[in-house]
Amino acid sequence: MFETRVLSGRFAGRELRAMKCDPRGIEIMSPKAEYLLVKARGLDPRGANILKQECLAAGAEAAVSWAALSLSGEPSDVIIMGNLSQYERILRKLNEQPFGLSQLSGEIRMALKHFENPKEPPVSGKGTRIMGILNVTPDSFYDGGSYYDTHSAVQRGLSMAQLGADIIDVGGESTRPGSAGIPVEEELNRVIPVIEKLSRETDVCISVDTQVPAVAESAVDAGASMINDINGLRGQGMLETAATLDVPVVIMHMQGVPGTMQDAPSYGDVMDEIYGFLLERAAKAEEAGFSSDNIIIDPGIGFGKTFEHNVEILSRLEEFNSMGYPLLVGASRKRFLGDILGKGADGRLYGSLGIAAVAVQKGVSILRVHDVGETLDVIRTVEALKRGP
Ligand code: 7PJ
Repeated sequence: MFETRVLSGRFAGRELRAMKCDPRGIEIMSPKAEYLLVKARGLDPRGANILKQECLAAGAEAAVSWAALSLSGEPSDVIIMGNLSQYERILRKLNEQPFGLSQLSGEIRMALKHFENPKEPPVSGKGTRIMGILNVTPDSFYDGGSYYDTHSAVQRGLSMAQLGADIIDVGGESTRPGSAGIPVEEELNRVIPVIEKLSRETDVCISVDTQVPAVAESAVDAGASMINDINGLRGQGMLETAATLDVPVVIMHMQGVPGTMQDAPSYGDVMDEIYGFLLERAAKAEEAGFSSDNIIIDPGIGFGKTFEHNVEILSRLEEFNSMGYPLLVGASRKRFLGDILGKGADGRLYGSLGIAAVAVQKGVSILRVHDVGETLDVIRTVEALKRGP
């Protein structure tokens, strides 16, 4: 018996040291223990062919479109497959090549770096942060009406802070599927008094969940220090206003508008489209004057997505880390859990905690949840394993 077993690549360095490999050998071999796929879109087909050759020369692989192989002139997506040692060699070579390959070399280097080391969110705290949901609404899907008056809303906010929330997300407008908007006056009346009182009574970061520039502005005046915009700063004047306010902003992906978004959500490739959208909105925000440190991205679970879309996004969350912005996910008690469990919002706590565990493992920076104390236990536990012995 040789006690043969498959090793977890994460422990390559430690295993090699333990078996008394030569230290220089460990340095050479450790990067070979990590195998990653990188996708890049829309390459010049001549570049795609050179890239494929460089990858093969390094002992790695690159998939390109059939059309690109026959040099039809059409742009091609590429998927590179290799270990970190091969990437190092490939990126050095690409850096000296035409057809956009030297720019691509830099982009791949950054994507790999960010994937391995997700960016810290601009909120004090440690590890995955918790954003507690405070719905000052009569009609939210889970807790609508429970914290509709200012006093109970403030109490709820303080209680979430006490339980360990790093951020309290105050929203006055339900965006549940099928909901219509409310007048700005009404939204202001709901959230501003709550934000004023909360900011006097706690140091926890207060976020305002709004798509409306006037609400964002008054909220920041009243003590909010983050904007959570489910519309990805696409509303009239929102990009400019948010840039002036100079606070961190959550840019979320949504297909359509809440009133009709669940009627027939449809994507060519859901990951490509959401990734492309978030990249484009983040670039627009930076052009408008945002510091890159103040941008948080969110794929928008349940916002213009079928069950299958939500499942695909959640099972591939780590891919969003390659963009280099902290990632926020809100899946707490949402309807896809009802589809899995056959339970109403009241019965979706354990399902939500299961998703939270997976999200922490995948490097999510902020979890937007209803159940703060329970989620904090999950985060602490999963992070202990992530750190390792
Ligand atoms: C989200 C949100 C989310 C962000 C809502 C609900 C529906 N904001 N606001 N991300 N969901 N950033 O709380 O279930 O997923 S409202």
